[in-house]
Amino acid sequence: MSTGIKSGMIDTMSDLGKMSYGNFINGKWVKASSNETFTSLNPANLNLSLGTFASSNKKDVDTAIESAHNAFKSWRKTPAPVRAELILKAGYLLETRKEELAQIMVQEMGKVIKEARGDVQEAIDMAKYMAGEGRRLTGQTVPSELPNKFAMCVRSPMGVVGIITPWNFPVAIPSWKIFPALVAGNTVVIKPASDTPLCAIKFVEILAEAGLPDGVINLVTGSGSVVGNAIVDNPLVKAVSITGSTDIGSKVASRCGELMKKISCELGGKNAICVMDDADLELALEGALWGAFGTAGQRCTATSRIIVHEKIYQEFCHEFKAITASLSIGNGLDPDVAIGPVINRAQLESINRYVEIGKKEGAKLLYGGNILTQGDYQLGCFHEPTIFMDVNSKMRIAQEEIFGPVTAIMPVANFTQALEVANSTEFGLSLSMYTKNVNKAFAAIEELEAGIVYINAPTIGAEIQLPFGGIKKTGNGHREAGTTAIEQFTEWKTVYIDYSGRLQKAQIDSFESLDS
Ligand code: UN1
Repeated sequence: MSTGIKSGMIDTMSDLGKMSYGNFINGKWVKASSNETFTSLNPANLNLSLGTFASSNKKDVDTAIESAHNAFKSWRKTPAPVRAELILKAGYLLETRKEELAQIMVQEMGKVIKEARGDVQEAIDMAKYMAGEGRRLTGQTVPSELPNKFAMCVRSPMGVVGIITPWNFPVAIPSWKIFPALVAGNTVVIKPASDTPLCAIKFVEILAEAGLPDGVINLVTGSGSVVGNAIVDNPLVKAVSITGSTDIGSKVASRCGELMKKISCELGGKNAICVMDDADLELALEGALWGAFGTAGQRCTATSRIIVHEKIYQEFCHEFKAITASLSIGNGLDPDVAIGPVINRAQLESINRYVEIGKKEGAKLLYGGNILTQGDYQLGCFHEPTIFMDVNSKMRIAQEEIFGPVTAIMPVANFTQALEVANSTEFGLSLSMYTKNVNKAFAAIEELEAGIVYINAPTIGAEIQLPFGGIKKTGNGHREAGTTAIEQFTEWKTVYIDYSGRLQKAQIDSFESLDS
């Protein structure tokens, strides 16, 4: 098979930025048919480019989908354990190239090097886990109500799957979608975020190197409005999986609804940690710091609200400010840096607008609040970690996803009020309770309205072997990761095998004697 031709294997990091990258269609790296390109910039220094990328149009997308459609014919017939072997191989290749991918990720997305390694590790974990699924892909067998009749349910792949991924986990999130889709027998067309095309290209390069047949995985770069829409609209695409904002996700879901396509959405969050007066305060402070400012707050699971019992409120705010002040901000390649840049200028400005909104709403700015403009910072997109206190549920900064290093501390009088405040947003991804009281812990598990609940741990850090996703406006009922990931990418086929040699009538024959 022809692989990796012009994606450009990077031999040295000094090659970064000098290369031009194409789309991956039918096992080959090809230019956009329009020949147009766009660049991906390093958010720590916008003068540095990661390279130029194909600015694709509908024609490119349709060609990629056609190739995926053709490849589906034999891929679906390839036994799942054999498909899984290729995914496992991709996992091992990812392991070998973990450091290379992590270094690229820091430069393209901005997260700090330890977290970038974690992002690649999440993809390695997913490859190994989904490779195991190849020998399971469980169906159901249940008894028939009729004699000499067998009843079962098996999974069928859906066909071509369209995958639209964000920039914040530029290797992990593609892996969450691509590996289960492939192991289940689907073929894939992925459109990665335009802020992180290189990470996705490196990932796809590894899949090709693992030996996936031509057309099984295809990648098309370009804008959401052109490439994303063309994927969603193409009738050969049977299912779409998207991670992104609630605004975009709901538009894609509406369109898929019209077209009767399966759509799984993983969208916004407004996650909270609740800290009760009986909590281990040091543990809660450490958790809140990691949850709020890890990945510069650019996780859909980020702790953007900290709900604190009034008895410990002043102490918590005081201590939280002190530990936040100790975080170093800078280029994520420096191992001592805790907070890297945010993804781009537009996001930087949007974050800072929320700081202004918070001030106007009457929240007290406890720490930070500024875009960093001095020295080397001015070359990139750096925002101070920012803490508001005395925030209430009515404020926009307590309701809207900011997606940056900004968190809101909210005082509450008791446990019941903490739960009420935690549940008071339209999102429902990840909520956390810090308490030493086992009764309160279990009550919180029951009452918190979220797809993921943590006890004595922050809102970030989900593991791939459990379902990931949220309720309310965070999603549309699907879950990524875990065995549930397979649900997004398979159809059920119910099978009845009658070996009685005669016509048997369900609902009638077995009940005639009982009726009389
Ligand atoms: C995301 O922010 O979109 O649970 C995903 C976590 C990570 C995944 C975050 N494992 O924080």
